[in-house]
Parts: sequence; structure tokens; C-alpha cells
Amino acid sequence: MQMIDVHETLSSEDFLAQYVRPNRPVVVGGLGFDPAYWTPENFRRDMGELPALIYDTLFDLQEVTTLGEYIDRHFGVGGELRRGVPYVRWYNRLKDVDHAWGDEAFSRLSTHWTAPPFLPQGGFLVPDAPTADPVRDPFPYRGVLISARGARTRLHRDPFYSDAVVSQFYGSKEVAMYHPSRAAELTVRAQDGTSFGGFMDVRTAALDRVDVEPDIHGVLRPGQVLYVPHGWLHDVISIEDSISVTWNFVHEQGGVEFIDYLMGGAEDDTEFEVLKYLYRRYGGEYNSPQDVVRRFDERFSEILDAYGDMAESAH
Ligand SMILES: O=C(O)CCC(=O)C(=O)O
Ligand SMILES: [Fe+2]
Repeated sequence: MQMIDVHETLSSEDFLAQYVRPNRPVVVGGLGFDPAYWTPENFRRDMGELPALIYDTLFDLQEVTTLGEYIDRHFGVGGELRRGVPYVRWYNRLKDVDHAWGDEAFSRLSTHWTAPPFLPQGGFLVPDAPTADPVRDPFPYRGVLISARGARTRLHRDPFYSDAVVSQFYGSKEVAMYHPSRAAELTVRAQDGTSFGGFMDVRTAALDRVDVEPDIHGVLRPGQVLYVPHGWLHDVISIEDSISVTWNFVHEQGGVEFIDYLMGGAEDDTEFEVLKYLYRRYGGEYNSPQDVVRRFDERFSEILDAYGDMAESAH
């Protein structure tokens, strides 16, 4: 097992070359935010009345409450890590249904943070815009994550071969990550039918350690940003009451599997709906994965050519 690479700062060129292209996890510091603002007390005061979606250890919805009620009931509980602590995931609207989405929370938070400087501002395949800023613009699965101590996101893999970013503002989280090549070993239900489910729970013996040795392990602290490359399986537990912001993206430098996905399995994937909804917010109407492939025709060819050259020179 390896401890995750941690950088205090990183240029976006180095981030792309050393982590996105080789699909390697990393933690980078220097998140722009005011730590005095990002506290449960301020969240309770400024957003406590907003409805919030409460989840279990995966992405199955449990109930709707308010943020204030969640904080009052679950924050500030000491002692051993407990099982079954619920989790608030305040996602931007992901599909065409009414819910307690996180759009209002993002808009109220927009003056209190800035995008991590090491992340590229352009070159995305998702979202489809010349530049996009996670503080203001929609990204898939952009969410404010509010989790009491012990609350957890069980082992899963993010959808449509997108990369994920988890920015930590308050409290800390422990992260266990497994290389994509270990998916079969960690699968318990091959026919689960969702992108997230079907993997074993790696914390059955105790919550504070994993039963299956991860490839990479680390702790995420306030001011740090975790990069989760596509295909990597991850289990994340809040070891303190925690506030994070997350979003997913696909960058052209790490886009080969995403292109394969559109050309192959996307048709049967329920998460394609989320991708379609996001593209629509940027003005693109695609009814099928093939429509997306046609939209990106030239860029996809360039990406695949560059990838072919890279693979050749590696032999
Ligand atoms: O911070 C967490 O609980 C994990 C977040 C995550 O992996 C996700 O939202 O996909
Ligand atoms: Fe994830």
C-alpha cells in the first residue's frame, strides 16, 4: 500500500501530465476559502432552513429534512465511530425532477470559495464549455457534502468514466482507493445495474480500518483537494464532522475511456441520463451516445490519435 501523493501546490500543467494522463490519485493543498466561514454554525445560520437530501452509505435516497435539523441531530457526537450515520449530499439538479437539490446552497456559497488553482479551466469534454468554474457553473455530480463523524461513502466507482474532485473545507476524511484493475476482485453483484453499486463493503470488521488492502490510502484535511481518477474504486469515511464540495469532469487528457464508453456501453447505462441532462444545460441536445460522439468528432479523433502515439512509444 502507498500513501497518496500530497503537494502543497501544483501547476495545472503538472497536474495534467503527472496525474490526469496516467490516471493517478493525488491530494493538493491551497484551496481558496475562508476557514472561519466554513463551519457548521455558519452553515446552520445561513442555510439551516434549506431542505436537504439525506442518504445512506451509498447514493440511495433516504429522506428529506432541513440542513439545520441534520446538523442538530448528528453533528457534535463524540465517542467511537458509529455505523449507520446518515449523510447530506446536496447535488446540483441532476435530472428533470423536483427535489431538494443543492443549487441554492451553491449560489449562497459562491462568494466564499474559489476553484482550486491546479485544476484546468478548459479542455473539458464534460462539461462542454471552453471554460468552466465549479464555483458557479454546473458540473456533473457537483455537490455540497455534509457528513457527521462516522458517515461514509461506501466502496464505489464514479459514473461514465468521469474523474472526481473532493475539496475539503471542514473536518477530515479518510480515503481508501483501489486501482481500476481490481474491480473484479471487489465485485459482489455483477448484475447490480447501477454505476455505483455492486461492490463489497471494505469496512465490515471495524469502521476505522479496511478489510481489503487498498493501493492508496490517505487523509484529507481542510484546505486540501483530492483527485479521484476515473475507474478507481474508493471508500471515504468522515473521521470528524465534515464539509466538502465535490464535482466530476472529463478532461480531454484523460478522456479515452469516456470515448470508449460512449462508443460502447453508454446505451444501457442509467447514468447516461445525468450526462445528457448536464449537456443540455450547456445547450447540447443529444438523444443517444452516438449524438455526443458526432458532436465531438474531430476532438475525439485527435485524442485517440495522441493516445495511439503514446501507447506506441511506450513499446
Ligand atoms: O467524500 C465522500 O464521502 C466521497 C464522495 C464521493 O466519492 C462521491 O461523491 O462520489
Ligand atoms: Fe466517488
